[in-house]
Amino acid sequence: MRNTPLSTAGKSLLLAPALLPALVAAQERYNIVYIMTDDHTAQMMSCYDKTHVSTPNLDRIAADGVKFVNSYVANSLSGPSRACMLTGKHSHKNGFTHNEHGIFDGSQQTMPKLLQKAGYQTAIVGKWHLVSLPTGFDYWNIVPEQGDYYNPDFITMANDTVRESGYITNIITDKAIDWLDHKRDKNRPFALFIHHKACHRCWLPELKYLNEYEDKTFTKPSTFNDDYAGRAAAQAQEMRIASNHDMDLVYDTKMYRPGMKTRLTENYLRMISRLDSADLQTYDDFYDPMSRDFYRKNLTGEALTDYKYQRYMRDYAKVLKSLDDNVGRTLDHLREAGLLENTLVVYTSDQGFYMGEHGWFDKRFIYEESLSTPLVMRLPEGLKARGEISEMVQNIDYAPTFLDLAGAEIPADIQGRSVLPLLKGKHPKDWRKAVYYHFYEFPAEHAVKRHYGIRTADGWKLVHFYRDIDSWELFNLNEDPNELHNLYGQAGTEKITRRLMKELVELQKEYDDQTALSLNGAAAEGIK
Ligand code: SGN
Ligand code: CA
Repeated sequence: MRNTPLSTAGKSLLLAPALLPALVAAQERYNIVYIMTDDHTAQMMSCYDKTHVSTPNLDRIAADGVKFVNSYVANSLSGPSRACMLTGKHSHKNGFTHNEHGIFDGSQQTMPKLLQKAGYQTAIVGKWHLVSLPTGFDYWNIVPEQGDYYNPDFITMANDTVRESGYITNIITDKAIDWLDHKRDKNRPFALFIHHKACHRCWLPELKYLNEYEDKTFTKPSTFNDDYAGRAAAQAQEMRIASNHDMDLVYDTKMYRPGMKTRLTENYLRMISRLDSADLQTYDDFYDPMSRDFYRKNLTGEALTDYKYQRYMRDYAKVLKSLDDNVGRTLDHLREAGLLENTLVVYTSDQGFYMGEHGWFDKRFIYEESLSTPLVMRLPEGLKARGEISEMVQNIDYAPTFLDLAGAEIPADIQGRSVLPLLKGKHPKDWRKAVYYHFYEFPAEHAVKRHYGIRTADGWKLVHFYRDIDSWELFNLNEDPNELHNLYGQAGTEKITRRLMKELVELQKEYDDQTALSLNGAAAEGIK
């Protein structure tokens, strides 16, 4: 059933017949290349949404495979999302609930460790963001914390920090290709995790792309001027493009002028000062005249916000362009190396992002833009599904999927579900009808209150914001896809609220989220 590049195996066999069983066994198992970016959202990926940019190489993955149109994370933040992916478990079970103050317990069961046991080689390059050093990988080379765009540091397996020269997205790809070509045992199947920094804040472009998108005026989303009426937590956040506290004029918008000191100026100068002097000159030659012009205009109010929005969108799109190039380069290399037809290539992000929806950047909320994450897969020979897959999937599903694909057993304590049947073109009747979400990082930057909730396949969402707030929200996505009207407590919603509360409690029980169960309080009274 599993088609294999037998011609490759056949050629080797002529040379070394004794290797026949081992080679065939190795070739029969699919490889996995998992590409995960940071803060890349479906609104900025043309196979999902053509409004803003074109991403031809990312789209190639979907064109040769599948595009999940209901793909979600369990906790919309980097470290937690990565921990969910590695363990196949929700945050309260893998222990990494938030970036700040967390440390991933690398001694626990993880999917890479289980793949190793099943005979796979495992490697990871790029962003890790789990504080403790990687476990379960035969090879790793990671960036410290968030990593730097320019001349970034990498931590080696000997725990040395080495500064590399170049642009991070190119370097991570070079490292991945180098591992494929020179650092692995070519007789064994592998799982390679390529974790990009792109497109994380503060969107520093590759210098060759500084001029891209400068002529383009991006269209603001219809919800840009949301007043957050009826949504207390949305009111309280600090992720507004319009706010110079939230979106820093220097750090985010790059409008620096000598002597200027905003909240994040120092961070910005530290980041760009990593460029060598010639490159820094190129960088300054691009942004300085723009900055001078900006301060001359003395923009205020809506004009200032519009200006910041364009800068944000343009710089994000530039960073994305290098990413798209490099994903293309990765795909081309897999093809040239004869690996493509026997490899599952996954492309996703650690979560979605706001591109001005509700007036925001950043993520964290259970609202659609950041609960969702792009997910496309190029399927190897033998996996027949094509086009859109509409079943609800979540990042806790990746671990069981990869184990399933590797022919390894999926431990009972893994909470996600293998999507392999979906990749084979099947549509199991008992597929999940709702996803469960829990966000913990508060108090913290961007001030998004702690909350948990469910989002159902039939378009309903029930959310509870808690801790220093006790506020429920209910949305009918079929009638209100932008989540502007909180229906919770309104007359006529009693029945649907009861149904959703029951489903929420069921999921909390299924996933054993005791903390959340204890926080439902009076709202869930009478629900068993
Ligand atoms: C940093 C950013 C935040 C961002 C978090 C989490 N601030 O703290 O804007 O929300 O990372 O992002 S910055 O001043 O350091 O850029 S995550 O993707 O890693 O979870
Ligand atoms: Ca992220």
